[in-house]
Amino acid sequence: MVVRNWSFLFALVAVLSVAAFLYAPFSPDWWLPNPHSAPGHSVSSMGREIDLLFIVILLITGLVFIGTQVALVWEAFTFVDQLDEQGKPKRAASYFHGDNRLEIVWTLVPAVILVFITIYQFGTWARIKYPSRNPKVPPLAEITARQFQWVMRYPGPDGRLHSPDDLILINDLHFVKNQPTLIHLKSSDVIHSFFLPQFRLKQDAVPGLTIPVWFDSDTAGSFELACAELCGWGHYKMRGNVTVHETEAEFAKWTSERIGEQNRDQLDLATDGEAR
Ligand SMILES: [Cu+2]
Repeated sequence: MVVRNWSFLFALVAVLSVAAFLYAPFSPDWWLPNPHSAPGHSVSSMGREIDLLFIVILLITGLVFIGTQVALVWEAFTFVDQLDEQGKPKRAASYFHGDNRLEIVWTLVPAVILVFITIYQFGTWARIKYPSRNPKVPPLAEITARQFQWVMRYPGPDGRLHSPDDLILINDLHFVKNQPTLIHLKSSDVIHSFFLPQFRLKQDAVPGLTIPVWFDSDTAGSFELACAELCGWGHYKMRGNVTVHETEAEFAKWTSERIGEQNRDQLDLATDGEAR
């Protein structure tokens, strides 16, 4: 095979990569994780801003990728070693030592792009992560990560956390649609990461810290909670269910049912099941 034809293999890989990226937004399973009930968009208000950042960065890296692949294929095709009748190279490689202009260009261009991304994302970062921008609401729950589950402590009827009527559930997060919701995130052993993929929310849970985290949802339904920090052998088990309720009343009904169950279980424990 003519050596130069190998350049077509490089071209094919690049074309297939670009084709995959162009196809991805049209497939619900190839693109960013979105609920099937709401394809094409994240369910949280911050999610849409983050998706925009993803797309801006993908456009920049995509253009650079296409440019470098075109240069690579063109050079592999053009500068292949051509031999004369005696089997000797037709032209000799030229040697030069450094090129300051080139060095400056390929240092400055990425630097300018990185500074642009830093400034461009700053408003979104501040809105999501600055404690001063958190919604001014009492916490929905205190969520403590431990190897290997999410312990979720909701305030009971008295509305206060850490009182005897608290509702404690494992891996079960519930909140109400269209309401900015705040949780307090903790860890009782190692670093875990509270990850709501459909909401584009990720926050480390760090031992010794109580971190306020907020999110919202414009879609009711069931979503996924995952641990995004490799936290030990059972890391994969830290999968939780997220349920977004349509109305406040639905959420209140769910809460009172769970509190009823919890009270019954405690009575069973205390009386060895004879209370039933
Ligand atoms: Cu974990």
